[in-house]
Amino acid sequence: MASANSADRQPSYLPSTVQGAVKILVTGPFGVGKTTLVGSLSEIAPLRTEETMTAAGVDVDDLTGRPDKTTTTVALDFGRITLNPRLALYLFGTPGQQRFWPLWEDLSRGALGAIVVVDTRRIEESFDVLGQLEEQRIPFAVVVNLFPDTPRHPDEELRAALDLLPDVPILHCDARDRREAYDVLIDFVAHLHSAAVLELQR
Ligand SMILES: Nc1nc2c(ncn2[C@@H]2O[C@H](COP(=O)(O)OP(=O)(O)OP(=O)(O)O)[C@@H](O)[C@H]2O)c(=O)[nH]1
Ligand SMILES: [Mg+2]
Repeated sequence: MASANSADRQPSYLPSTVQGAVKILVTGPFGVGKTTLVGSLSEIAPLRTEETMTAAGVDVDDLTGRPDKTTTTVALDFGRITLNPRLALYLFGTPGQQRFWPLWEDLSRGALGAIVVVDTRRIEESFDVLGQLEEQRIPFAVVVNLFPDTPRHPDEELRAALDLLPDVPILHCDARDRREAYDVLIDFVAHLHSAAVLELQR
């Protein structure tokens, strides 16, 4: 597995030739692997705002299926990919817990689209995030983060369960794997591009 680790990353300075930037949101419910995905994709050591989960959250933060999880994002994750000498892609990861959702509007402003990370072991937890994106009219793809005990559902079953429109891409990856994470990002950007071309042709 080509996992990302901070030792093999490039220096973090943005090349002075970069003149523009696009933004993609990485979102989803609590503990599905958003921070992990941003970390796998980012060419710089990502900015993280992780706080240790304490006994105070035991009743609200359901850790079923993620026994190793000890921290949670409280503000955002931030990563960067320099697409070419002139253009950078910024990744903004949201917190998963609803108590931090007031930050959502600021984080999502200007985003080209959103990657919604989903854990199909707890699919119903994704409904609120999907509803929020539809309300804000942000185009999105659903990305199933594959944990070892993730049940494999046909995509069409998942589409029905999540009540997704036919044009919403359903993609799969292990969020810890850089190559798989890149494949997901490339597929999503290609989808956004064809949707924009179709829109122009109307
Ligand atoms: N097996 C496996 N574990 C993963 C994978 N992705 C994340 N994890 C683990 O699952 C836990 C949750 O990952 P995070 O990336 O912190 O999840 P998050 O969505 O950012 O969580 P919040 O910010 O708290 O909502 C961590 O313990 C990760 O190491 C995966 O693809 N496979
Ligand atoms: Mg996180």
